[in-house]
Amino acid sequence: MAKHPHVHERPTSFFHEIEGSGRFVPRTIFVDSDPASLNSIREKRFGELFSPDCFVGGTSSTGNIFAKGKYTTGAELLDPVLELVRREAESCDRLQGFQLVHSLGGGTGSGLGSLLLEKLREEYPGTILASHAIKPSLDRSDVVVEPYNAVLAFNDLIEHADQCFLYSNSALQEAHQHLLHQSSTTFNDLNHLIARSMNIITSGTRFPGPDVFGMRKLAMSTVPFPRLHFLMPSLAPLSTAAEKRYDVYTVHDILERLFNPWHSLCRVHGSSTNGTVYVTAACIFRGFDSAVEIEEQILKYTSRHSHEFVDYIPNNIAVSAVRYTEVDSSLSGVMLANSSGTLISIIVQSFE
Ligand SMILES: Nc1nc2c(ncn2[C@@H]2O[C@H](COP(=O)(O)OP(=O)(O)O)[C@@H](O)[C@H]2O)c(=O)[nH]1
Ligand SMILES: [Mg+2]
Repeated sequence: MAKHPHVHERPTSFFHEIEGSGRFVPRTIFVDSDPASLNSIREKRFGELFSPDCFVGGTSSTGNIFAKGKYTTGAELLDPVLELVRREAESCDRLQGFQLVHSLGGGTGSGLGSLLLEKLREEYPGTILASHAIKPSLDRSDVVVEPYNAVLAFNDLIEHADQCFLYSNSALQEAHQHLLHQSSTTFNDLNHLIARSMNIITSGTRFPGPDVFGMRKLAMSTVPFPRLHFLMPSLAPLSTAAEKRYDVYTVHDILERLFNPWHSLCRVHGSSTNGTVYVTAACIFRGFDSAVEIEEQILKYTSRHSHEFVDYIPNNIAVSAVRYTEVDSSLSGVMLANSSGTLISIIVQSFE
């Protein structure tokens, strides 16, 4: 295991270097119809990381209305956003794709997010469009129209995205309270879990190695049919600072946890008890040199639980092993599950 995990990172996959200065700037664009949230990013200490011209803000909110995000208030921001996208895309040597991080319950993330996906698909047909989306959880929201916004956005996600990683605030909150033993939860805590998951998912793009997945290979191994590209991430280990000092995890431990519903960041009713099965899945491990041991463990797991996996795709769990660890951790992993129940359960659950 590498002592200095980040020495081998390819920083230029997500950052561009300001020539000659040794300073790296994220290739990020922040967009919101409501300027307040952008200001809150600029004001934070990490706001300095971003170039001042990567913020595109409107003047009024979309008031939790999908149509305002897609066709009126939000749509006004499309041209300036695409202008910035073109600038960033032109500065890339080998553009693999785009990641959109948005919520589906409000008006802007769902409406403008959908419009952006549609336009990016038109303008960059050969690239991978990945969405990291937060689906509504009614127990964390007062806005009754959130499920409707989400259903409208799902239509565009099905049509235009190549892969969509789904998060639910209630699953994130339960993981945070139950496994990390926290009594109160803020959006920051939930976002931290999402960030860890994104960090592991994208590690194949950032680190070299024989068994790592880039965006395209991940899509190839998890998407059996073009429209079935909704993946539920689970994350392990989720341990408190105290536990971290005592626990040493093996591949087996991480794998057991990844299949444990408490570790899912988007829990749906999908389980073998109601007839849903894993169509495909991908496990991405950090802190491991080779996929061989992980594959052996997965084979053992899948043969013990064969009723949870479709039988028409044998060995349907792809494995990616990234040698370099996450900060403060020795071994960790994400599983991305493409279950036969994902889409239906999510839409139904959004209304429950
Ligand atoms: N995990 C997480 N969820 C958020 C965050 N901000 C908003 N949400 C959720 O996203 C949904 C609507 O988001 P909102 O920002 O109001 O909508 P928009 O700005 O119009 O896209 C609600 O379900 C919120 O609970 C956040 O920072 N983290
Ligand atoms: Mg907002």
